Amino acid sequence: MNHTKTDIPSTINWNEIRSQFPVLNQEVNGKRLVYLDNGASSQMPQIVVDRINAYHSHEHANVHRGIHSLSQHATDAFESTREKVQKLINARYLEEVIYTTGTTDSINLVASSYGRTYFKEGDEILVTEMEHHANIVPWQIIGEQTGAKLKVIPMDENGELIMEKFYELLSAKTKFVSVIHVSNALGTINPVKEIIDAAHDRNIPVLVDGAQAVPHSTVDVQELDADFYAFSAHKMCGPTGFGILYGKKELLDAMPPYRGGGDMIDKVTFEKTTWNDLPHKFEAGTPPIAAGVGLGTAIDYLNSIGMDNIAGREAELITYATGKLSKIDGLRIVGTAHKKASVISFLLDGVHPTDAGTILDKEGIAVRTGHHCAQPVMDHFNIPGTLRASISFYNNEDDIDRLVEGIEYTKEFFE
Ligand code: 7TS
Repeated sequence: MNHTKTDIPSTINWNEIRSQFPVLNQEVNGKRLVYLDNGASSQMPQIVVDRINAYHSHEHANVHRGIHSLSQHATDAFESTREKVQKLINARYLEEVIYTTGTTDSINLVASSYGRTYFKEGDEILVTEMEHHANIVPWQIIGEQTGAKLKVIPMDENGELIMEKFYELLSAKTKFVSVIHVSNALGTINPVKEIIDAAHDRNIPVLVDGAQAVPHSTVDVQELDADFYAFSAHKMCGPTGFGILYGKKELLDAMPPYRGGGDMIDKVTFEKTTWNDLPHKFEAGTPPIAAGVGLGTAIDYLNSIGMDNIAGREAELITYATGKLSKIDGLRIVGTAHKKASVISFLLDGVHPTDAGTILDKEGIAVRTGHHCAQPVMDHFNIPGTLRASISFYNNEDDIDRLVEGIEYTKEFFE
């Protein structure tokens, strides 16, 4: 994530890569679309769209249950994604890769299964002040059921975690740590390795919310030594409705199922039911098969460019955008951490973010406005929300220039 231009091979043709995304090739409100809402959801290249269509057109059957050829083929296609995910994040065992419907589902799985089993009155769960709601609310729900309480690692005015406070908060009461890898609201890259090492010194497991990290960098769960790692397909050039929970085998083995139903059982009687092995123990019911197949192709696609090249290109674009936006009078960037990825949040003097977002939309520029599902971040800065430009490797300098023009126009409009 901290690459420089010289790291990227000059043979990569970013214009050609951009042209592989059909959604980008259209006008919105009469203007060429500038898509800068990749943090909410990225776009799919044609190859992923085609793969999903081909699955629906020729290959669809339910998985893990049919003896017939079509079902076996669908199962193979669906399961091949698990191997691709295993390689992508360097999981030790294939069965450590659990299919979910997204980051939210992955975190709810751990909160429900692990939390309900191990948390008790007086226990503490550490999260950061910059969590997405998906990494706050599931812990609060389990906290209400178990008596465990949330403790919050604060951040400073740049949007960086105050690590001394983290060390102060770690105590005999801490039973779990759950932290965001890259902030979707501020772009801060958090020192998750340091957090994991410190927690492990006290035998505390750590979940990392990697929804905004996996699409933008190389993530190695063994190197991090993360106990759990969650992310979503739709933020990494894949489809919606699919995601991943990585978990260490010994922890997952000891955890009870989260949801019951088909596929997750070994033997069912009315007296007693036994569970299937990992990973299926956590995968009840018919999964989003086409989406899983699509994620496999998305991973192949990202690998064909190279995650390090993607990180390098995005760092270039973020540097370019930060330089340009910083020069605009009356624009304040919210989140000025030393290490940032993919996201620039900002405010315009005297203009509500929603109003500014509406004008930008009229100019064909898609940014997100509001609290970005991180209300505590907005409370910290005492603001209602921000405008957020979140970039991807298929954006270019022209997109940023259009954003800058759009912002200048917005300022004039409200003057
Ligand atoms: N965690 C982080 C860090 C996220 O950015 C998001 C989604 C989630 C969890 C939830 O992911 P889901 O796929 O389960 O919905 N973030 C955003 C965003 O920034 N704008 O819209 C969704």
